[in-house]
Amino acid sequence: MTSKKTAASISPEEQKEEGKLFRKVLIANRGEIALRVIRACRELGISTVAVYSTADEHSLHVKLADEAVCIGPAQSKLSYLNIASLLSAADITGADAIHPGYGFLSENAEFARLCAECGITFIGPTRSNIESMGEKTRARAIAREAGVPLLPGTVSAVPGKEAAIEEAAKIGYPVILKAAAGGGGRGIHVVYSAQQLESSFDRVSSEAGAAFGNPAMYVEKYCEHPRHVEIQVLCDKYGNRIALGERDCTIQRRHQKMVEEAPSPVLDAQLRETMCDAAIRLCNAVNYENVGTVEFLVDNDTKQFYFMEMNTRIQVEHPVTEMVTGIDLIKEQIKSAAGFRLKIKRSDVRIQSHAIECRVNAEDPDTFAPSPGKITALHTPGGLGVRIDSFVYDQYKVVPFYDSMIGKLIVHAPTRLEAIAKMRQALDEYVIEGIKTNIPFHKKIMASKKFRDADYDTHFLEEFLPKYE
Ligand code: MV4
Repeated sequence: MTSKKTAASISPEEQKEEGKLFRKVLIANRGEIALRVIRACRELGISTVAVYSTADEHSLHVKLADEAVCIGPAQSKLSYLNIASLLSAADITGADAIHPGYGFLSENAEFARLCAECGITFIGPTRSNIESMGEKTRARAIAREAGVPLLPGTVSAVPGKEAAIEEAAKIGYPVILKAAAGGGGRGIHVVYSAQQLESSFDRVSSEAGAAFGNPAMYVEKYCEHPRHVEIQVLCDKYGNRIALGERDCTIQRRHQKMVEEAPSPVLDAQLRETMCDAAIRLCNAVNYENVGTVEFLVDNDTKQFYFMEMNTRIQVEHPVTEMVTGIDLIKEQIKSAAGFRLKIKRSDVRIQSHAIECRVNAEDPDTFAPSPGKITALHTPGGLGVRIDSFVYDQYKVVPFYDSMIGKLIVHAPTRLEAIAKMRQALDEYVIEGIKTNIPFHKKIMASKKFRDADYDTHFLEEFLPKYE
């Protein structure tokens, strides 16, 4: 299916100056991100090893990689999360680095440690970076020390319910309880009064204990009308760190992002620069390496911004940043892990266009229930500024064991309104038969006045859904 050698895109000077790129990279992931990493490796002249569960035997990443190793049965715990299997696969194929993608083991410090112990480079930040940001209270304390704005709240876990009530009284209601070991949308709970806190604290804390193995909770002032705006950072091993602007990921459903865009329609140049500076200060404080994302809330009412958490991995929505900056984040990530010096300067980053991504899921657009099964017809949109990062093909059977995302549709145009028009055209052209997808839902979002006017907060879908149904 593929020719096994392509010319490396690293110049001979760069090769000489910086030492060696990897010879062979094992991709410890599946789906579209596995393909995305394989493509970047091939452009860099690096051989690739795919790993797959028995359920993914017919997956495109298996066909596209130079080699493929079966690492276990369908269940993630026994395959894509099976560290012994992955390291054995790296060993027998002679891979000198592992790319973890996103999800699975991408933010697992123990996995990063074991890779190092086996003499394999983990393509990501250092173990200490992962640990510092993985514990949300520690991340908050580091951010405060670095002068990164935080919402009022505690920088360590509260010892118990009484302490939580005491802190909440100081902060003022509403407050949000968050699991210290949590992240994303799990282990959080909003309370509007001491009575509510009194009656829910123990339950929320024990839910956190069950979900993350740690019941510790902290308390923050609750921001009622926030937008989710995150800063992409790119760092090398020599202290060079740049921010590549923001992504606005305010359109979410149950803490699952659905639409992402860059730049954010609510930032002006000055706020953007202030937020980028804050993200870099946080990275400097922990000697951050490789790629990462600093998540902020932007209060829609006051336009103040506040640190939420840092993700120490490449993210699903990285393509919108790639489209507006022209920078291949996966290639940069691999070069950084191999010890190459960051060549991109702050003045090289000029963002003068707009990109939007819609996550295409195999799910019922009305109930959001997963819809696995065989794709019986597939037509993908194309044209100038239309990108699809996917792994499915005609007659492919979407398996029920993993995330329901089957692809990302990304458009790129000079302005936001042109990007929306292009996205609507691309969605209209997209044909996926045999399974249900959320494409009809994306069409409704793109057609809505509130989206076009950028007049919404993180509650957009809660308010929008009832009208849609
Ligand atoms: C918040 C918040 C309001 N105030 N923290 C949700 C995911 C997790 N990263 C933190 N989250 C939130 N934290 C304070 N102090 C509102 C959210 C939130 C949210 C944030 C981004 C996108 C969608 C969201 C949906 C509900 C709540």
